[in-house]
Amino acid sequence: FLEYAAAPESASILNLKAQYGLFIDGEFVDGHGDVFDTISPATEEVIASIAQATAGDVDVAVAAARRAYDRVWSRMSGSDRGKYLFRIARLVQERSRELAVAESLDNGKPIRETRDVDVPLVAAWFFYYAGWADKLEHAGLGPNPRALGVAAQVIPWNFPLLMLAWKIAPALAAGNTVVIKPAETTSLTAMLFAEILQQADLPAGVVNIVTGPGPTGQALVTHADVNKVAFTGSTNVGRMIARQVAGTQKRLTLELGGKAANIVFDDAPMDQAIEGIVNGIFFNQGHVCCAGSRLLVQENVHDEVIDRLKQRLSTLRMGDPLDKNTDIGAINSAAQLERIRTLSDTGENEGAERWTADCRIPDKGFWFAPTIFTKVSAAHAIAREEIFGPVLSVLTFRTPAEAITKANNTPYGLSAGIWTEKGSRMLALVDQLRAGVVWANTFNRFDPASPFGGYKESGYGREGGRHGLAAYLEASGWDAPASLSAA
Ligand code: TXE
Repeated sequence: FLEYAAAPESASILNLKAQYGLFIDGEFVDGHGDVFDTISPATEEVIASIAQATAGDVDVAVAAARRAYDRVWSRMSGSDRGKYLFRIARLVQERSRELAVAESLDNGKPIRETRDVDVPLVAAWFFYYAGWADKLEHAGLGPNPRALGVAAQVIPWNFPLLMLAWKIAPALAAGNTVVIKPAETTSLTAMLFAEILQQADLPAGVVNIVTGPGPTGQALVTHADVNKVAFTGSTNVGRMIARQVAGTQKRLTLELGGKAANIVFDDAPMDQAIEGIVNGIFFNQGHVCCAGSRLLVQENVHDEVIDRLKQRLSTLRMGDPLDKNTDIGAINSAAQLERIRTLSDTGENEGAERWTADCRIPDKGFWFAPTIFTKVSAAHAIAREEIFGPVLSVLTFRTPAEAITKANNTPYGLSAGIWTEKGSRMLALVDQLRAGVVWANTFNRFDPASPFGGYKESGYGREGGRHGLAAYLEASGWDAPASLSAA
């Protein structure tokens, strides 16, 4: 899936409407709220206006999802559900250039990433879960594993289409219907995806998309007729949703923030490690929940690693997200830029040493040049709080035990990375890291068959693999048969 036929061109290949409505019961509808503009974060130009769903609109969407569940989707065979998912996957591939361009325009991320990572993974997620739809009964759950019903899903702006796929594909494969809310700054590609659902002839109401800000999401997750809530976003909003869902019959999965340690030993494969550190924190401008934002480097190689990192960062090109030579795109919003600036200034005020790559900052748009903080201590805010931007905080360690203590010294626990040529050390340390995903001599690798999710304040529940399906099924015996212990 990870191949691309040709380089996408400019925004001129898009055939966008001036205004997008909500997608409810298989149709684009106006909704009853205001409209808001979605802008390109690289130029601040308006791309299109988007409808803001009211609580009443959310109600209509949930009712459509319930009807589709009762009358169509819950009665359909797994193999028929799978056919729709395969069809969606193929349509994503057919429209991949357009989706990649639209995503880069709306989100600000480089076209090389949307073209080679985001969109191919969207297709991969649908292909993967399409394959599960007719095999649920072989998973030790009895002849007819039951879906939960209507799933309410709220997603963030850092991987707009990919998060849509992570949420929708397993829900549908397991037999649920969906109402999903994209983030308010990145709703455009969800609207193009709705066109794909129409092209795929997905029965009306199986997927409904309500656009709008936080209160739209709140109306959705608190709606009395949803059976499952899945949220990816900030830890604060995740906590609030957990409180709102507590005491109801709703199932909940949360994928929240992170502050991952990327641990580099002196015997690491150094060329790979440098690339892995750069990819770990500067991929997608650092807007990645599992970003390797804390570099833990063994003291005796600290200076070498930092020198090499600075050299490498000096070769990165920041600018137009639609230019295929761009490495670092725009920050998604003015608000996010402000958060990154504030935390970085705090880092400097608290005494860490700041280095910034020498990049030309475009006149318009939201930009933040790749930044490294050295002389960081565990007490500094930049070592503790998620910055969610292209900012690396560097700490040192002497022994493996110290590396583990420092790596685990965070309220989060989403991911971690270890770089060492020593296999025995790798195996011993992987088990000691309190993180849902641990990468060994690599970083930021994703596969639909791998479960992804956090420990501690990074949330609970897993997405991806059969675990991702289990989160959308009534049956709890999923893990019972030993023969199914591999993903
Ligand atoms: O997140 P929000 P924001 C972290 C990251 C970032 C910070 C703030 O550190 O700097 O959060 O980002 C919807 N009920 N992450 O403010 O507000 C909202 O409309 C229901 C990490 O953008 O959590 C959007 O669709 N929904 C993270 C989604 O929640 C509500 C990705 C996420 O927005 C709501 C994003 C409410 N009361 C941010 N309020 C990750 N895990 O990848 C807002 N929303």
